[in-house]
Amino acid sequence: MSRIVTIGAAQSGPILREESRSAVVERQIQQLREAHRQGCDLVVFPEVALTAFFPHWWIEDEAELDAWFEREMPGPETQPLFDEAARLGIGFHLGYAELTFEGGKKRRFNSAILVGKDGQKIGHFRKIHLPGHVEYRPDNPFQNLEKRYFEFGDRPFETWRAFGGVVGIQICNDRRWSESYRLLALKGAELVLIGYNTPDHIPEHPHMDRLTNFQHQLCMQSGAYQNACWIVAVAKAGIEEGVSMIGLSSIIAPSGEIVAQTKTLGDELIVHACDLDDSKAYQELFEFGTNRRIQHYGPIATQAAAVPPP
Ligand code: ING
Repeated sequence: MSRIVTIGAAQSGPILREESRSAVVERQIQQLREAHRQGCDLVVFPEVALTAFFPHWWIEDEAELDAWFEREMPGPETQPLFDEAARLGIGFHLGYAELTFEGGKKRRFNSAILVGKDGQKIGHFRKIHLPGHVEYRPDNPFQNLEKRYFEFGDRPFETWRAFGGVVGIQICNDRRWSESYRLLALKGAELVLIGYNTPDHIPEHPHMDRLTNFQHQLCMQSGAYQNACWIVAVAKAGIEEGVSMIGLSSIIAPSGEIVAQTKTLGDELIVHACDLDDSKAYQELFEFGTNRRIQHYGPIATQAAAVPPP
């Protein structure tokens, strides 16, 4: 038996700092229509997909910072995306900067949502692993101020029954942490959706630059295989506000094989008919319930918090 879900990875080229959300949504609607022509059930857009990746630069003024965030999802500028997706009968994943008021205080998160074919929200996730720094680093050619502009995600990795299977979300740096896959796999994930904005240069570790593409693929191919899941990872790519970011949006099978990958650094859609039953075969191979011997792993394996440094 097969459970095919046809998925489009809708890679975004650079978004100009002054580009309006409406203009970006129009680009995304064009990708939705192409995905519909290719028979997609689900389209995956990148992390912070509605604007340039503003953590790459210093923002002092609070009102200026808040302007990069969405106070409602959908809001007036994103409603057309929801409407067109529902009209076409396509679900989608969208990464965005979330501004909300909870517990009487303003909260800012690097977030993503999963929306069904009927245009209704199914899932919502807030990025847990925030890279970057709080302070301005004058020697760096660009910043990564995610720790300054976002709070750490305050919800667990979660899965939702959707598109005929079990779906989970990670955001960008989350994909570099093995826990991100294992926690979703232990909650039955057969398909993991990931948006990312990944520079091809790490100012603090320039010697790692030559391995950027390799390590981007390595963490996801091993995550897919070791956790018996499909991965659809989608870039905001190209030179955006002077920061050169990788493409290599990829659709990865539970075998660990990359079955589709973008070739450009612009807006580009890749499509693959993913058989979610392929996940079942690898779940049987690993038999988590039987073969994982957590009782023999020792206390470290059951500790929730990271071990404090010596
Ligand atoms: N970007 C990068 C990412 O995790 C990074 C930051 C790059 C961290 C390379 C470590 C190594 O792909 C975001 N937005 O998380």
